[in-house]
Amino acid sequence: MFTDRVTVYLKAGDGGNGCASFRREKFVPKGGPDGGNGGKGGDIIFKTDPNISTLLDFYYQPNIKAPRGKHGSSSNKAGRSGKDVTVKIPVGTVIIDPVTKRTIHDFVTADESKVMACGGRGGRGNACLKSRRNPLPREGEPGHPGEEATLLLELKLLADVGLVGFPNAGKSTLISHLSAARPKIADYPFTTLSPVLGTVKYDVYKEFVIADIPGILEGAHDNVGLGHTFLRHIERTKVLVFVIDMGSHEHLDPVKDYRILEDELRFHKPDLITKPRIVAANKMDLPDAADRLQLFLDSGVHEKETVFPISAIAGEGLKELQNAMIQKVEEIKREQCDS
Ligand SMILES: Nc1nc2c(ncn2[C@@H]2O[C@H](COP(=O)(O)OP(=O)(O)OP(=O)(O)O)[C@@H](O)[C@H]2O)c(=O)[nH]1
Ligand SMILES: [Mg+2]
Repeated sequence: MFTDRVTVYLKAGDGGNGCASFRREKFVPKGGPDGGNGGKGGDIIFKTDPNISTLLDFYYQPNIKAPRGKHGSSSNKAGRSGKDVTVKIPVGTVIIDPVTKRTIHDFVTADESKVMACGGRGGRGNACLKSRRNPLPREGEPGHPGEEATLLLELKLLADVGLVGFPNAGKSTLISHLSAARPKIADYPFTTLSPVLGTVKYDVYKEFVIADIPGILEGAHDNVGLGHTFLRHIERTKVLVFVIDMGSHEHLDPVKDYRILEDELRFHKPDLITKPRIVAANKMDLPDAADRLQLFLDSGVHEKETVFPISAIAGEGLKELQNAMIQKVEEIKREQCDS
């Protein structure tokens, strides 16, 4: 199961109490206060792990607790600190305040870590509380409570290129030809139920990441089909590839499909519509596809975007499409480096 949105409850460890005790030893009369400090409570730390790709673990275990610090004891013995708890999260996890919806932190790099809830400080023992005004404190300080937090975790995959299209358009067929990803491919809608990432290698040592997300239908923003929540996984991509079916059945209207895709992206997040885009006219091996492509080109719906006629199943036209992806990805990377 792929889970990309969970609410978690964190409770960092409370600090241990400071101890109140007095030194009692033979030949040491009036030994004075010797209560040790309480230990600090454990922190809860989130750390990204590139080997994790879902928030599923949190779905089963949404409560995360760190152990408390031990209490201080006599003879000036400080309590041991509670152990920090490090929680592994996938790269691309966004931490959001569920009430204000404000982003608290965005984990975008591997092995990035941050304390999300601080353990409470230990209370001071009466040895530490001794002062000129109060030379014999009879009580130790209580430990401070550890921080509590309710957080919304949202995973937004990190890919360079995102494939968008109607169900059955051939997105999974395309990613399986371009990369080593092997999503299920079948002749029915919604074969892909969760996003799939693939790495496209080129020029010996270079690569970019491509994401195949579930198909989008008209009204996805109103939860038609699988809804539009999966679109969040293409929010960070540099380039979008619209995969348009040109040939699989006679009632097909690629111009309408293209407009619907644009509308659904806009409903999800207006920024998506301004992302650099490439159009892949798929299933060109089928009869009538050439005529439909002509109608599509004549309509001008694609405006200035380049259209690549391909057959994902036969692997035709993929080299040109891949080159266009590389060119756009590199162009944007360069721009990001310059700015
Ligand atoms: N003739 C032809 N069939 C294709 C081509 N590309 C994909 N198909 C077929 O179209 C069907 C759907 O392909 P998928 O790759 O599963 O489509 P998808 O866009 O991933 O679909 P969802 O996961 O449901 O959104 C499968 O039966 C494929 O074999 C193509 O270029 N030509
Ligand atoms: Mg698919």
